[in-house]
Order: sequence, then structure tokens, then C-alpha cells
Amino acid sequence: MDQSNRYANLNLKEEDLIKNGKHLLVAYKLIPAKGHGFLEVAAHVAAESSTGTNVEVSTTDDFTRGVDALVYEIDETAFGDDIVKGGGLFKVAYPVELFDPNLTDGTYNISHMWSLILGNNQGMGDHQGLRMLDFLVPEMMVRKFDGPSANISNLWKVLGRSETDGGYIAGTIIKPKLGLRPEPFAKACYDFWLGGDFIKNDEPQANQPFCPMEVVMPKVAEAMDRAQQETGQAKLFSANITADYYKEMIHRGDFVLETFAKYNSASHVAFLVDGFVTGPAGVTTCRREFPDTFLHFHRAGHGAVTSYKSPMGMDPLCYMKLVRLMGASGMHTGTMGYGKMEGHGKETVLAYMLERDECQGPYFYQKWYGMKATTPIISGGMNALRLPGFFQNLGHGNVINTCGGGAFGHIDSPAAGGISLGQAYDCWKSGSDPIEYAKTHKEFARAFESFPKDGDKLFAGWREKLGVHK
Ligand code: CAP
Ligand code: MG
Repeated sequence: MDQSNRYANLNLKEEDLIKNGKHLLVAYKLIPAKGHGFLEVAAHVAAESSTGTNVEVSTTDDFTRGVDALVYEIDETAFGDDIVKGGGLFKVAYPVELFDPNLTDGTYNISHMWSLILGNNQGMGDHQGLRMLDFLVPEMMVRKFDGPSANISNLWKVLGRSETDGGYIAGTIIKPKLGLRPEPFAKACYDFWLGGDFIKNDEPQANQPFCPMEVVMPKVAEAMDRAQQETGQAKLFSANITADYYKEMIHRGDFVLETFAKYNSASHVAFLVDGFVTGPAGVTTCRREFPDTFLHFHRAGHGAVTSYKSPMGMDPLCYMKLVRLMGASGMHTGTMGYGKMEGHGKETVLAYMLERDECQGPYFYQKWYGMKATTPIISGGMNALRLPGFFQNLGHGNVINTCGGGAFGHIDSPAAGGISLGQAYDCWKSGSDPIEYAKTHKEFARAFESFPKDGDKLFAGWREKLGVHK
């Protein structure tokens, strides 16, 4: 049934909708299924995502019609006819009345918003692809989301740095991903902390029988204390507290904080939550139960909805916006093509959208009205050699970066790996040529020998220039 007479109004002007601030706007890419018209399917999306279904229902009244979502713009050939990348563009205006304020405090919740703007419409049979490309949240809604509580400023403070421009935080992920027992796990932490700042649990590291949290966490806290005394520097640990049940998550969080508090280091702890698999409920549990602790949003599984390989789901930018609204302190943005995961150099907008108070997205200019920044966390196949180019592309280094292989794969030691990361930042910040810089910085130089393929790809002729003949 074509519902475009009800769920589309192509005379509406986007600038008016934005000025009035009473709608949440969404841009979608659509490939209709064979035999279905573009506007017909777009209108079905608006219906299915607001007041309608695939047929008219007799219970509809005038008020209902007043809160219909409306297609207000279409461009059927915007992306061409490629099965994945192709399709047309349409935009929908959702009246803010459709969204769900909490019963307890009137703040909005992301679960509801997500299930409306990218819920049932994903499974509709009359399209071959429907992907959310961008959305604009009006001021009256932005102000009613939690947003972050702690963020990188809290970590900079612990590190004794400027709280507004504290620079690069050099981190790692304990590798191997699984299979370390408590002693070797804590030793790996200690060995890295002698050279770097920040360690995170790899996301599957939890409470396995071979490495129970109650055994390993006290050893990690003790290792942190020893490393701090030895180096005279503060260190940070991001502990995985992901769990299905909120009481289990809170119990894990309390246990970790109490354990580190024995060494006066509770403020040196972040909580890692696998926010894609727990969903907003897990993230908000952590955000509200532990507002003083840095909430580290790890996104394992997100590729199922954000991968560019798919005509479905949402672009990563939309996911970043959802995560800032939820209130994550830090969020994995990928490595913008510099690491091992899918991505490309123009994705700097993913970081800017998280950290700025206003940011131009592909379709909408989002203002955050003073909502705290979410810190970009750069991870996945990174090492010291890849960092200078990464910083150059991003334009700054106020990020957390975790290099698992890039630290534990350094041929000298995890500490040397950690030092090499800090040097990579210093190299870029000082505007030095990496090869020249390597001549006077041993750990950075040894990163070339640790990751020779990257050396060959990024710095042709490095062997001759650095006198390495292997
Ligand atoms: C990185 C990592 C992260 C990925 C996930 C891993 O390790 O711990 O989970 O970064 O991707 O297991 O791969 P390496 P993203 O440093 O050894 O690659 O950050 O894009 O969500
Ligand atoms: Mg990982």
C-alpha cells in the first residue's frame, strides 16, 4: 500500500524544521525491492518508524496524524545502482513527541530512540537495503540525554597533566587475548607500565576459571603500584566489567574499585563495557552507577551494523553520536585506515563528532550544547610506526591509543613498546622526520625492526638510513 500521501510532505523545508527544533531528522540510504517505488518505500519506513504499519488502521485519530514521521526530501539516484553502495537518499522528520522520556527522571533513553529510527524498518520486505547515514538531534532532546560524566580530563588529572590539553595517552591491550593465568597477566601489565600509561583488558578477558577476577585484579593492582613507584608516574587500568545482569556489572565494578583503593588507586581505574553487545542498558548502568569512573566503550560486534560492506545498519558516525548521547567517556573510533580494522582517512569526523561542541556531519550540523566530550580511543593493529601519520591525519593527539601487538610485539620488551608509542607522539608533535628522530630514540628505532613490513610500506629505505642490515 502506497502511504506517501500521508507519510511524505516534500514541501517541508529542512531549514524550517531545524529552526523550529521540534523534530529529530534522519538521513537514510534506500534500495527499494523490485516492484516497489522509492517514495512508496520511504513513506513505509516513516510509517513503520512512527505511527503506522503497512495498512491504515481504524484506531488512528487526528492527534495520531499530528505525530506522523514525514519524508521531507528524496533523491532517488543519489548513490547510483551498485547493490551495496548504491541507492537513493531520503530524509525523515520525526516529531520529538514520539520519543520516550524516563519515568524516573524525564531524561531520554537511547534504546527507545534506536528502536524507532532503526528498528522494524530494518526488516521490511519492500527494500533491499536501508542504512542510516546521519541524524540530527534537536537541542531540546540533546539537553535531556545523559552524555558523559567523566572523560579524558579525569585521566589527564590522574596523570598530573593539563586537564584541557593533556596530550596522548599511550596504551596497550593485554595479549594474548585469552589464555594468560593471573601471574603472567599481572607481569604483562607491570612490564608494559614501565614504559606506557594505560592498559585495557582485551574485551574477552573477564572471569574465566583459569584467570578469575578475584585472583587477577589484586595482582594487577599490586603491579600498578609497583610500576608507579618504580617510574614515579601514575598508571591507568581499564577493567572489563561487561555483564548481562546489572547487579553483576555493579558487583564487578565495586570489586575492582575496592581492590585498587587498597593502593589509593581507585581513580586510576576505567571500566570497559562492551556496549554494542550489552546495548544502551549496560552502558547506562555503568554511566549512572559509576559516574566518577571513566566509561570505556568497547564496541566488539559493531561491524554487524556499521560495516561499509553492508547496505543495512548505520554508518559509524551515527553510532558515535548514539554513544556520546548515552554517556560513554571514551569510544573506539577505529584507526581511520592506519590500523587493521575497516576504515579510511576521511573518518576523522568520527573523532570530531565525539569531542567537539559543534560538528558538521555528512548531512547535518550537530550542536552538542555543552555536553561533555567523549574521548576517541584509537585501537586495532597500531604501532609506533603507524602513529605519526595517524596524528597528522587527525590533526591532534589528545586521544587514548591502545596497541596490543604494537607493544607486546616490540622486539625488546613491552616497556620498550610503550616507550616507542610515546616517542611516536613526540616525533609527530615536534614536527620531526621519523627516520631522523629514530636516530636518537632507540625504542622508536627498534620499532622499525619489530614491524619491518610497516617500515617498508611507510618509510622506504629505512634500513639503509638507520644502518640496519637484516
Ligand atoms: C586491538 C583490539 C581491539 C580492536 C577492536 C583487538 O588489538 O584489542 O579489540 O581494536 O577494534 O583485539 O583487536 P591490537 P575497534 O592492538 O593487537 O590490534 O577498536 O575498531 O573497535
Ligand atoms: Mg580487543
